[in-house]
Formats: sequence, C-alpha cells, structure tokens
Amino acid sequence: MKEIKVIWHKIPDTDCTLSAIVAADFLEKLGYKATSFIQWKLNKETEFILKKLDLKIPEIKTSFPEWTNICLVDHNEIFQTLDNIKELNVEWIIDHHKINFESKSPINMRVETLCSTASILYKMYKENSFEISTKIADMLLSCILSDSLLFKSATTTKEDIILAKELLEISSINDMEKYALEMFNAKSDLWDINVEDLIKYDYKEFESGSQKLWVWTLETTNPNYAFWRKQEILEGLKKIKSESNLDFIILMVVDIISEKNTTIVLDWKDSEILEKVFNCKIENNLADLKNRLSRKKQIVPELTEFFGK
Ligand SMILES: [Mn+2]
Repeated sequence: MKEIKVIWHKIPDTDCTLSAIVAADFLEKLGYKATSFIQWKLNKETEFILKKLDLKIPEIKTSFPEWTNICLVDHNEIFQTLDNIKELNVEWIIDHHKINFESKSPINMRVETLCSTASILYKMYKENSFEISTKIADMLLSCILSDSLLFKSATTTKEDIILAKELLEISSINDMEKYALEMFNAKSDLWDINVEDLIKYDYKEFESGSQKLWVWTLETTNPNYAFWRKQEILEGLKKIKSESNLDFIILMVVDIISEKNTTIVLDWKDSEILEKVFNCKIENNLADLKNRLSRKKQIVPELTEFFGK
C-alpha cells in the first residue's frame, strides 16, 4: 500500500487541521496508507473542537525523509509548508487559496473557490459515494463555520451554505449558531498566551516581486484582548519585522461579532502603504479597515498588487 503524509500549513487553524485529518481518511478510502501531521501547536479554537469531538492532537513534523509522498491541504505556497518540501514528492493538493506552486511531476490537484477546504473535501466524498460518519460531518462543518466566520466572511458562497446545511443533518451538532459562538469564544480567550505566539497564531507570508509581506489575522469575539496588549504587540511586530527581514507587516484584528477589521500597524512606512491601498484612517497605530473580514479576498490581493507595481 502506498504511504502518504498529509500536511497542513505552518500555523495550523481549524480548517487546515481538521481538513487534513479528514483528507487522510479520504485517501485511505482511495487505497493509500495516510497519516496527518501538524507543523506547529494548535490554536485554542482547534483545541476546543478536538476535545469536544474527542480527537487526538496530531504529531508535529516540519520535515520528512526525501521522496516521501505528500498531500498538501489548505495551502500550496512554498513558504507556508514543510522546510524540505523541494526534496519531497507532492502527490496531492487540496486547497482553496491562490496557486503559487510548481510541480516536478504530474499531480492530483483539487482547488475550488469555496470558503473552506472542508467544503471541497465534502464534495469529494460525495462524488466518490464514500460514507460520511457523524464524526467526519462534525469535523467538516466545524471547518466551514470557522473559515466562513459563520457565513459572515466574503469568501462564503451559496454552495458553502448548502453544503453546511447537508452536513448539519449528518452531524451531532444541534444548534449551529451556538456551537460556532463556542468555537469563536474559545479562540478569543488569549490572556495567557505570550505575544509572539499570539501574533504567530495565524500569519501568512506572501511574496510580491522581491518583497516579503506578512499579514496576520486575529479573529476574535473580544478585540480588546488584542487592543489592551497593543504596546506589547507592536514590540513583537517590530522584532519579527527586523528578524525576518520583512518589507511589510500588519496584524488584522477581526471582530467576528460586529464584523469589523481594526488592523494594528507598526510604523509610518506601513501606515502610508495601508492608507494608499485601502484609503483608510489610521490613529495610534490602528487602521480602520471597516468590514474587510477576509484576508484572502479583501486584503492580500490589493496589497500584492500594490507591491507588484
Ligand atoms: Mn482554509
């Protein structure tokens, strides 16, 4: 039996973590021997869901022996994946992000513009007439709720909502809104996390020409957890910006309840760029990015276009 390792992006969120566990199950049904791994510790939302669904936290791995077969889930960019990805054999990609991947050999690739990787995986189960257990449905629905912020994010499509309703029927979740709020509250409880971990929880690195941009998202039901620690966060951003040689760094604080994005910006240079790109007001290192909740759809394309000029 062919072995394959299922891996998700550097900083694990709910969609990538649970989608990778489900993708391993899917690949087993296709005849592989599949195992899923994480590359860093989980955020509190994902921990909450794993505990609630009685699932094990997967093992952390950041590299594999040469020629290991790999399935990338919820990402495809080289900066977001395993350290030695170039020595490995990427055989599958299941994702819903922009493509920035060069393959050495033919590859199975499934990419769609749905709100979560889980939405795509659910379709793949249906297409193959694979059975969906209550637990798989619980996991897939959790991912859709997490990535779509309970369908509030601009990435949500009509199809995602239909898929979520179908999954709700199969799942053990009774009250979807209540469950989503429990998830979001778990993620928002950030008091005991040190600032570097806090910043790192959901960062994505992007390149535009020779420029390196890091955009963090902190989705929370209580943005004050971030604002009360603004000074500490600014110092953290400063350290990371210089250590990683970045051209641009921001931390988006997304208030899930009031659907507002207030972004923490470090210096005058980044402020100027933000003002130019989004025509926004900035005061005391806080930029009002209004209702742009989606980094992928409403923030990164504009920024990479600006830097690409
Ligand atoms: Mn995702």
